[in-house]
Amino acid sequence: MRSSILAALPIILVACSSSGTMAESPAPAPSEDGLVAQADRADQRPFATSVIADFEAPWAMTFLPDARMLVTEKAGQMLLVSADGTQRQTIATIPVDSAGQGALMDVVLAPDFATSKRVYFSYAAAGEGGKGVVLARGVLEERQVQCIKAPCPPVARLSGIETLFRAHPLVDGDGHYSGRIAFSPDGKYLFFTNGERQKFTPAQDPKVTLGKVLRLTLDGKPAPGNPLAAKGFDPAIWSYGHRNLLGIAFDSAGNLWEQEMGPKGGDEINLIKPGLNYGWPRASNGSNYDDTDIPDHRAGDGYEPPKVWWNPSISPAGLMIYSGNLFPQWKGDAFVGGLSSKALLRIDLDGTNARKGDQWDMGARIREVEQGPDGAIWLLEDGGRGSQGRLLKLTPRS
Ligand SMILES: [Ca+2]
Ligand SMILES: [Ca+2]
Ligand SMILES: [Ca+2]
Repeated sequence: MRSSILAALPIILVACSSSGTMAESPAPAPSEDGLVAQADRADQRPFATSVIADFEAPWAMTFLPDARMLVTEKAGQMLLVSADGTQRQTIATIPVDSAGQGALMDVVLAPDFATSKRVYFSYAAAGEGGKGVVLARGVLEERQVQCIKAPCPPVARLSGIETLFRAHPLVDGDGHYSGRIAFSPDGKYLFFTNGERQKFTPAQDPKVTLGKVLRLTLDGKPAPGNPLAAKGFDPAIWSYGHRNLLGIAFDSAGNLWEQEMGPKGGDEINLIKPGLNYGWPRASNGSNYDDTDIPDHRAGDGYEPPKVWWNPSISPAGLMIYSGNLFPQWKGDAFVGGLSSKALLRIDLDGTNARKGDQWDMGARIREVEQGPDGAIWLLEDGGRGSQGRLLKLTPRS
């Protein structure tokens, strides 16, 4: 993979495109019923929304220390985007399998990015016998070049791309890859979510990584001392019984939170503890999509219940725990994007307890939630195959 990506990179020429989409949210037109309803909802939100840029089916984003951004697009482009959203360049084109829910997925900076310039990412790939989610990393390289037209940004590319870990086994189908990445607060371990690929039972199979939270070293090896290895589980497994885990994040006290798309009426926020079984597919507060029942979580069943669940479903995507100063009232709370619910959701976190906070209608499927360096909340709309998803910046109403 490495050689093909490097061969495709421009060495001297740099193409910088301006998105040309920086604009405030459009003012409502009072004569149009739909727009009035939209404006009413926007008026009720405790934040102002600015449209910064748009992307083709974006999936995830992260901020560099200098407020620029890395954004992934479903089809395999990783983009370096200026802090104001007006300039972008492709730093890597990853050979992903983008059928169904397959995509270039998460992108997260290494804990030592300041010195290593390492970037970790995940994507869906096809292999012998099926498909699976892959963890990889590369190094963000930037070189200043002479440009005909000034100003000219550095040429950037993701170099030295190496595959670190592959979910196993590979299976057929295009769903429930998961692929979210979080680093432990001490920077020593990488937590990686592997979805159950819409196959249900792998989530309870100790020998496979599907339907699991994994704890890996920074080189993608099973972390030493994982809680279930001595019991014959795959040595990478940290917790199990999960379905489609589309968000994972540590809070400031070091608690690990995860959100997952459950079955009908069973989306969950979980507090992840080592070695525990979170129940899927044997227990869920939701039911199957054909309305057949799945036993609810109940005391003493051996399965760790969710801290929060949603019925009807919200289809959670992205998880961010807020630590900024722009919205001091929300410090320590979790934010989740809603796909089918077209919403931004706030979950009140209080130590290891969680309860539902706000649910704001955003009028579009929200794929990713991120905190900016200045404490603003940033969202990526889902877009979809071939359609644009906007990058939104939320700031307090003045
Ligand atoms: Ca992110
Ligand atoms: Ca569960
Ligand atoms: Ca149930």
